[in-house]
Amino acid sequence: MHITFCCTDTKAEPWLAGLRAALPQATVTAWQAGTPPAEHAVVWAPPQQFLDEQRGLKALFNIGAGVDALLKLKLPPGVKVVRLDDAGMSVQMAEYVCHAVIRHFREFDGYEADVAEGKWSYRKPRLRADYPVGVMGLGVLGERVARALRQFDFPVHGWSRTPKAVEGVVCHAGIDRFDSFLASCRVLVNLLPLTPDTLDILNRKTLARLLPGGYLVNVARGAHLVDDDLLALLDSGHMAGATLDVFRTEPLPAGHAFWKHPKITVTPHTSARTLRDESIAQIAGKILALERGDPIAGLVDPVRGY
Ligand code: NDP
Ligand code: OXD
Repeated sequence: MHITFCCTDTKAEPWLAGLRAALPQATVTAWQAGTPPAEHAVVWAPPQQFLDEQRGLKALFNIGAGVDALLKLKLPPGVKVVRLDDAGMSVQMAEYVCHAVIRHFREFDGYEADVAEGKWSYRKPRLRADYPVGVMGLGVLGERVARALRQFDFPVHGWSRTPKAVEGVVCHAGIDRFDSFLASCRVLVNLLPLTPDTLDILNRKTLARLLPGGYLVNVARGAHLVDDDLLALLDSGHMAGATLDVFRTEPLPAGHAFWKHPKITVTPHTSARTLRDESIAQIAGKILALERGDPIAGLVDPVRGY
């Protein structure tokens, strides 16, 4: 069995060593032009040339949860696209989102500013009931985040394409429920995949439906958000702030208004990192399952886009 590795911006050696240790019966190569045909590939943002050369691949294992970049390419016929299925990401995402929501709700940024000026000051406690949180996307990551927020007693709403049931979470489904979902929330967390249906979904019209003093946490993809619309709603005061981990162009270009905006917290696409050992174990297990003809989790539907 031949497995080839083609991941942009990723150090290949530790992945190759890990895959070889997990699958000693396989030949594992770092892809370069002319590499002989492989049955399986481990990829992140591969060049089109790789897919054009490797037309016989059975499966592409994406070393991330989001497959939007991969699905833009022309894929080999019949290839299975497999996303990372948690692999240690959901707990990181829950930490990140709870931190962002609690930092805003408890006004820790305000306290930090006060302390920097040597001020010992109190703010009136906010009521949790006034801070309903909406989670867009109730998949592997969104559901974990919604459950984690419930642990802090926030009222939590969730929105997905098909109906879901998550204990303690008011679940809304489908485009017909989108407006009422938004109108129920003051804080909005985006954990949708980027698809033609979700591109630009965070815009002036949709964000304006949030309760006044809205707060956005975008941890999915930068192209979900229309940057200027967020800036306009922050200026108007309808939105109180945002924590943004993902951007239309990454790295976020120097001079972009988000960098220094007093109401925006920027992090460098780090809310849920790919953990190498967990990912290799998961991918190796799935390669063996596919070779046996067993079903696997995390298969992407290219038509649906996630
Ligand atoms: P999943 O595919 O498991 O879940 C996607 C969820 O979004 C599902 O609940 C799905 O609904 C819902 N959804 C999809 N399309 C629509 C739509 N048109 N309307 C309403 N709901 C929709 O994805 P994950 O939870 O694993 O990951 C989500 C995204 O997070 C990834 O695609 C990626 O972009 C991003 N991500 C970001 C990271 C970071 O570090 N910033 C790290 C990892 C991921 P249904 O359940 O009905 O199918
Ligand atoms: C992912 C990501 O999709 O890191 O896994 O953004």
